Amino acid sequence: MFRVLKRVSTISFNHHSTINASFLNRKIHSYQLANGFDPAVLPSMVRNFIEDSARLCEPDSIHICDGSESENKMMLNEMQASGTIVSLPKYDNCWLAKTNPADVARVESKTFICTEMKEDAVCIPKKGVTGMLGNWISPQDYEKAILDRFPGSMRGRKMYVVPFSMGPLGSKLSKIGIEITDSPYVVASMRIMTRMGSSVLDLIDDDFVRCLHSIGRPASGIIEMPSWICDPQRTIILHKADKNEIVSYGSAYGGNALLGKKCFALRIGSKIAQREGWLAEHMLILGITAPNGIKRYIAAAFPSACGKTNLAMMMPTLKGFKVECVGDDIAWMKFDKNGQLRAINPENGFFGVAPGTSYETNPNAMKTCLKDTIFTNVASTSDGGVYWEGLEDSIGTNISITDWHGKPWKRGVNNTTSAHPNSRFCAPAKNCPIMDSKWEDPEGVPISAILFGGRRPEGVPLVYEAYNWQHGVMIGSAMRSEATAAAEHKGKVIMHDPMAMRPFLGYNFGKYLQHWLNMEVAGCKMPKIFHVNWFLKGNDGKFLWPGYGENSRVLDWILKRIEGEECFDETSIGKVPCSNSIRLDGLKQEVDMKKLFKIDKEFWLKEVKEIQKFYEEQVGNDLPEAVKNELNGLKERVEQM
Ligand code: OXD
Ligand code: MN
Repeated sequence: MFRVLKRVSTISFNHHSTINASFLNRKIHSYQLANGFDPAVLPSMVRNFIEDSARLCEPDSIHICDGSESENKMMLNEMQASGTIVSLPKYDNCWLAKTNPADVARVESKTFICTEMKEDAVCIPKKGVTGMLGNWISPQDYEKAILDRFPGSMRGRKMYVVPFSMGPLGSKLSKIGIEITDSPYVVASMRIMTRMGSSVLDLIDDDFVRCLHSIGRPASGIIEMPSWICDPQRTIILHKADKNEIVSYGSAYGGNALLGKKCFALRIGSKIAQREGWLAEHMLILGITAPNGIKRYIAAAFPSACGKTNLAMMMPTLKGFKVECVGDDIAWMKFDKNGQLRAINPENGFFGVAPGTSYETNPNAMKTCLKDTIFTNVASTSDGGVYWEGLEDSIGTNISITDWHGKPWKRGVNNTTSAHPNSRFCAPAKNCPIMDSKWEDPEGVPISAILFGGRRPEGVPLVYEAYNWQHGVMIGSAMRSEATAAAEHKGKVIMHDPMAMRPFLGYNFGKYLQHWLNMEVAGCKMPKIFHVNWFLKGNDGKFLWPGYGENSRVLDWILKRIEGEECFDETSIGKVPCSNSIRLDGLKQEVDMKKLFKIDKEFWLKEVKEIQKFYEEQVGNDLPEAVKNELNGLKERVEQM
């Protein structure tokens, strides 16, 4: 044991291991390969990674995933046998997983970026202030964290090797990863969320992102919920961006475990993007066609659980408009040789928040998830279906509900929610009836505008436009939003969530902002930048704007601005729609446009102060001069109001 550990501590994750191939072959054959895959066909770096991981985690057998239908059936059977999932006979190939209640969301406080120098990973906060722009871990503590948790963590289990591509197979904009995991739930979910299997192995060379994941086992030895093994006390999510390496232990939930998503496509992705001169962002991508037939693509950054999926799949209420979906969560964007920014959605599925999704709010998401979907932590119905808050009108009175804990639940009787607020559907993108015809185009789609937004109940107007790229970068950096259930934060506090990337930054936020500024070079067509806020509330606590399909009215104004229409007034905070430029024809409810566009001097003086405090306390010396100047400009303009 000691010898194994010692060897592992020196060679594990050493990508330049000099162990020769025949030794690797011998070692890999000493584990049973569950599906008879010949490891000799794998590139040596891949074998090194599998071999090191197996030596560390000591699984009973190794299964190299081919992504086939029969393999997926096997995963589903295994999960049914262990009670991890049950089938939902009301739908076609749909499944429900219920997690350990201690493993229900991303764990931001246990998520770390590892670099030699702390300031490469995070901004150094002002003395006495806790940094909120990521957590740093030293290389020594990183190794220790692994060795404290992983040795023998897969004993008695199968180790799955999941080759996957983020982005369309073979696109120059795509990147490849391999996730090693002991969770069939992760394998089945990765098959939905990424392009996964043998076709990826054919493309793989030595340049791939190493992702090691184990659900772990509690140090106490007591497994509370055998159908959902995890180790919440010791959960940790580690990233070594310079080495393209992710290590995740103790959780099987969403962004903690499906490592292609937040860990790779955003944290490691943003660092690769900085190195290679592109952008990896927490953004949806949609195509919108106006009645005149002109189609534009828009990317939009909102924090988790703020309606990205709803906007990406929107059914416009304005006649003649059509929205089509490219992606709902992540955009990788790069300028092409003609100076046009092009975006791909690196994902292959949706991991959407279930509560609030309904035939009224998002019919396309409903249609997407009634086939081939894994639901997690939603409630179930006596007729073999799913239920969550928002579906009240869609179930009959004779149907009984079982909540996400597996207990009988009655609306109006139980004072809990039936579904966990962060319960999810994991559904293939191709099921969405409005996927854009170019959603898998290897060249990506041309982006004309970037939207930032958050949940701001007061003060921030429905929409405004940045004066220029630099001003837009400042607006993105100053984004704030009410906390949601997507992570462990409690209560409705307004949190800073710059660029919607606070939990997903792969390196120092000041340097990230500088990278955004550096994107503006001569010859590149910079997209216009806007800020939107669907969430303003009146004194009665009700939303002032109906949202959902009615947001097409705001997109219509944005399209007019993209075409260069002078439909704006200049204000201290940016360009806002001039009167009558937001179409209200056919709107069923009265809206108070004055309140929706009120720019209150007192509010904005406070907002500027808050942003200044955030920059000083959290970003410090790393704040680019240009962003500081933009904030000073805003301050002066507001003072002169
Ligand atoms: C997500 C998130 O799951 O942002 O997309 O939390
Ligand atoms: Mn997200």
